[in-house]
Amino acid sequence: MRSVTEPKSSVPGSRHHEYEEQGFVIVRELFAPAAVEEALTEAVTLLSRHDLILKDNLRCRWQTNVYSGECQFETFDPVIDLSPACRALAEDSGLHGVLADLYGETARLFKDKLIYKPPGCPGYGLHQDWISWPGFPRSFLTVLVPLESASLANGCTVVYPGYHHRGSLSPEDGQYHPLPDGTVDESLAVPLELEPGDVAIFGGFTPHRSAANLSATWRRQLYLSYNKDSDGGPQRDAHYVEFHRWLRRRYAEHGKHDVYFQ
Ligand SMILES: O=C(O)CCC(=O)C(=O)O
Repeated sequence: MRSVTEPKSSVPGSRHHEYEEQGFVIVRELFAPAAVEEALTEAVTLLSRHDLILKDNLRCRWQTNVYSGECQFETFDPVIDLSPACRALAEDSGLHGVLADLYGETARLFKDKLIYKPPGCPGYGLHQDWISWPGFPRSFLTVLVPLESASLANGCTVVYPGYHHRGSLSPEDGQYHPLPDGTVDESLAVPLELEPGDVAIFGGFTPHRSAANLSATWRRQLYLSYNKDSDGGPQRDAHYVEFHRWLRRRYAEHGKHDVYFQ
């Protein structure tokens, strides 16, 4: 696996070029430690929201622990309406400056989730985030914000540079598709090993995956997704309406009809 270090002196134009070429960039020490610490404190506090962390709540995502086999809470999606500190990171002017440089225009928040990934939590198979729903922005990108150290040991996200140039690598039928083994060259894998304050930014067509968290510590990370203003304008509310419609259909296919969003 390659390791990538962002030179601190990186000039804006070179970051744009790198993002276009590689499909991702890493920006070190973008956020003040106190801002990230506050988000982590709120993330921890949110785990006591037993009124929200319920199986029928569309806001919550669950995973089967690899050690215990227990179905465990993993993600709030969305999260910025629950956590002012997470919202502050999503709206941070320094971050928006970086995004404006990558996009060449204003970025609009599209989606926001907080993945807790406790010890024993499985990872995600290889996939691209872009999905062929009508109007889904091709400029979709995700800013990964670690709230604590992310490493291969605790199942950091791993990206594969260059493949974004090929667009969607799976059928454009509106469904989520994991990418088959062999789609990418494993020797190109770049683990997004980050410290609090760092961010990684990757596009919707950049293949990525993560392994299970086999360490003894959590891997709490924000995944903040944006689109170009010229690619649909502000559409976060519309995205969640569409996302919930899609989730309801998926649950219904499994005989579950009593879901709600809170
Ligand atoms: O948790 C991770 O490392 C990856 C998450 C991810 O790829 C996703 O939520 O789409």
